[in-house]
Amino acid sequence: MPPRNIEDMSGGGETDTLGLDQIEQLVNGATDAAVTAKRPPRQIVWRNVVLFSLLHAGAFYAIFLLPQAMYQTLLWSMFLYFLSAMGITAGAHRLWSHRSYKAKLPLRIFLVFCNCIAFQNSVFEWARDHRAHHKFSETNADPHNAKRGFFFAHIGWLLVKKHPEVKQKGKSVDVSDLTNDPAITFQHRHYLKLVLVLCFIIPTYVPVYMWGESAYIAFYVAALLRYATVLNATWLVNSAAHIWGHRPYDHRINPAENMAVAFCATGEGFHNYHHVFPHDYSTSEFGWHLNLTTLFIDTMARLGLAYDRRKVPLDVIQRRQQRTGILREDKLS
Ligand code: ST9
Ligand code: ZN
Ligand code: ZN
Repeated sequence: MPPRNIEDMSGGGETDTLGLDQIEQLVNGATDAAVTAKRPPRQIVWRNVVLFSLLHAGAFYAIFLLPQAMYQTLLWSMFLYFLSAMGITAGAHRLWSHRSYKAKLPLRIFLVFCNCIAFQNSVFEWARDHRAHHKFSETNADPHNAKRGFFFAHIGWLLVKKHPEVKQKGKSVDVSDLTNDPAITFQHRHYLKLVLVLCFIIPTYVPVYMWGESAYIAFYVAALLRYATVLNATWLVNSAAHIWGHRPYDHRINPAENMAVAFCATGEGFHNYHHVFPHDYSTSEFGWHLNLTTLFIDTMARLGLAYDRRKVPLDVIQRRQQRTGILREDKLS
């Protein structure tokens, strides 16, 4: 995916007269003047509401089971968190959405495998939505438009039908590289079977057969709690990191540098930088700092499995900061 200019990334969507939407934006704390005019239709998808409610209820219950879990199960859950995270950050995000580095086939297969553990839609769907998120950022054509508030950007967008503009304008996003990647098309074709096995069955059965954990605890902790935690860490990039933090690279856009999100999301909280320089493989100015994913990609490069890592030169970053950045800003512009 070619580097995008700032006009693409900061939206520049339709503006019109303001009514209910503006009130909604103010209530949600967003004050940008480019509020979209038409109130987006909300068609709730009850299947998703029920499934996500059950998942979160199960994950909450699992917290109380933690003291009874064997320490190996806890280590296994953390390992699965790491694998799922790499499938999203190093795979769906930095490799397939942004093409910020290249990966040889064994690494691509490994990342697809990890991506299935994360169960966040196929890489094809994830990358298509994410490219739309950057190209039409914070307009109706952005699948998780943060101007519709924290809840919508976090999980709400998965509970309703997409805004028609996501589908219309999304057609202009080139996804031919994705449809030409056999690892991606294979995953897309067999997605539900793969996630059933890799996100739920294997995470439950490894603790049972390897160290004698109860199937009940293994399912709640290593499958449900771990899955819900990774989902929420990911969604925080869309919600919290589009609202809170400072904007040293471009104060005119909402995506912000949020260290808590960077920590939870293995390096994906440097979101002001990322929206300004989306083709940087590190998604941040600062290498391995709070960025396990960059450490992972660099390790893969050492092993000869990743190459052509794209990094923005320091002088380009500094010029951009002087032009549009504000060194410290903790509220919405
Ligand atoms: C999940 C995804 O959680 C999370 C993504 C987060 C992204 C974060 C990014 C931040 C940066 C990276 C940070 C990583 C941090 C990681 C940290 C790890 C520790 N363009 O979708 P449909 C068309 S998923 C073009 O069904 P509906 C297309 O023709 C959780 N066209 O729309 C499509 O047909 P097809 C698990 C598009 O019916 C058709 O519309 N998954 C586009 O409105 C229908 O598409 C779930 O829960 C586009 N962008 O339904 C499933 N989009 O696909 C949730 C659509 O055949 N999803 N079209 O080509 C759903 O159930 C539905 O998508 C829906 C909308 C109900 C939300
Ligand atoms: Zn974003
Ligand atoms: Zn991105």
